[in-house]
Amino acid sequence: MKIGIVCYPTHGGSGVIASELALGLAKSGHEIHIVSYATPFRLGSFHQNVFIHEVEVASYPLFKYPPYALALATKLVEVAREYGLDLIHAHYAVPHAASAYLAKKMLRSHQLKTITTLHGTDITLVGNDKSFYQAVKFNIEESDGITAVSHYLQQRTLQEFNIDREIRVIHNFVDALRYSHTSNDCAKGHFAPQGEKVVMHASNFRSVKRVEDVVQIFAKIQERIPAKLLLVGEGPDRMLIQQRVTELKLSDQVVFLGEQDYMEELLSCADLFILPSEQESFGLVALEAQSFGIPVIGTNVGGLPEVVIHGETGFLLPIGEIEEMATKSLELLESPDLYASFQKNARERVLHCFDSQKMIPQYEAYYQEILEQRLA
Ligand code: GMT
Repeated sequence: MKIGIVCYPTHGGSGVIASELALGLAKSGHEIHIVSYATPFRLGSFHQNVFIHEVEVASYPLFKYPPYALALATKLVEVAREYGLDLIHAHYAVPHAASAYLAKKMLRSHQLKTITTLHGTDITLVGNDKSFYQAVKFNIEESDGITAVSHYLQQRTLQEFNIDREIRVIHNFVDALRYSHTSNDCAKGHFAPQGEKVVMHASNFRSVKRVEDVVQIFAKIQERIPAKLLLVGEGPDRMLIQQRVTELKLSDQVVFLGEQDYMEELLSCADLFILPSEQESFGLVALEAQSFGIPVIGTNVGGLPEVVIHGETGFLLPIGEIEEMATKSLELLESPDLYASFQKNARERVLHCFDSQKMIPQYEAYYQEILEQRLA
């Protein structure tokens, strides 16, 4: 198949999934054309069968907001014509699904199919805003195929947008082979020279991630056992969190690592992962942690319970339950037998349910299904 993939190039789960899907499909022999405003960070080097097309937006004094959606649609038309695309797969509805729809109309094509994958905030935060709602609803109704990354997101979309069509659930995935302990594991001793427990959190440091809770949970953990906290990512709350760490006199135990392209090496030295989000349609990073057999302490919100099994691969608690999250963290870190069983469960769950080897063929099958509508 010749597939156009539209995604955000920045650090974030939707861009990661789009990039890993592109690589997996390319390996299976499909021709992949990535269309974005920059090269997605996971696709920086050369990959056979993967072609990158950057969207440029002209600036003009009249534009307060340069019309990216229009430039993207135009680029999609060019790429679809030049390479004879069979379908365009838009990751994150806003504005990618609208651009794909417009491109199809501009091409006046019944052959080219469009598929949109809903990732989370494109429905729960951005799409829900009244400035986008009607457009997002229209795009969900008009895409030839729609997928959601969790059952939670599927249901929420059907209800909030009053949708009367199938939304296929294809869960996010991880390359379980790459995301496992290997001889390239990071030197844990670098972060924890005295054998301290390593606690980790990674996010875009937005308020929805509640990074302050991570720091407070960690503060309680380190009162009982020697521990280090690794914080990965960048975002609007970073300064606030740094301030909080200083106030709590934790600067020697907390390491801010900034944005990281590849999580494998860092995850390989973590003992516990904390994701106390207010909202999470899936929580890809929790899945990546589990692939290393790292138990997850998180919130029982959104799609997280589809990823983390409470009492088996981690503990999920109500939003803001810092005390209980710290208690559960300590329970795991202080009992080797319990920890080992969670470790085993977490890894097995990933292998059985979320390995890219099993999930990428689900997208391939869905593409075929949608393309067969051309012949019907
Ligand atoms: O807006 C964001 O938080 C970023 C967004 C993204 O593009 O990565 O995250 C969403 O999509 C991820 C990939 O499917 C999911 O793993 C995240 O749970 C989801 N974020 C939220 O629902 C808050």
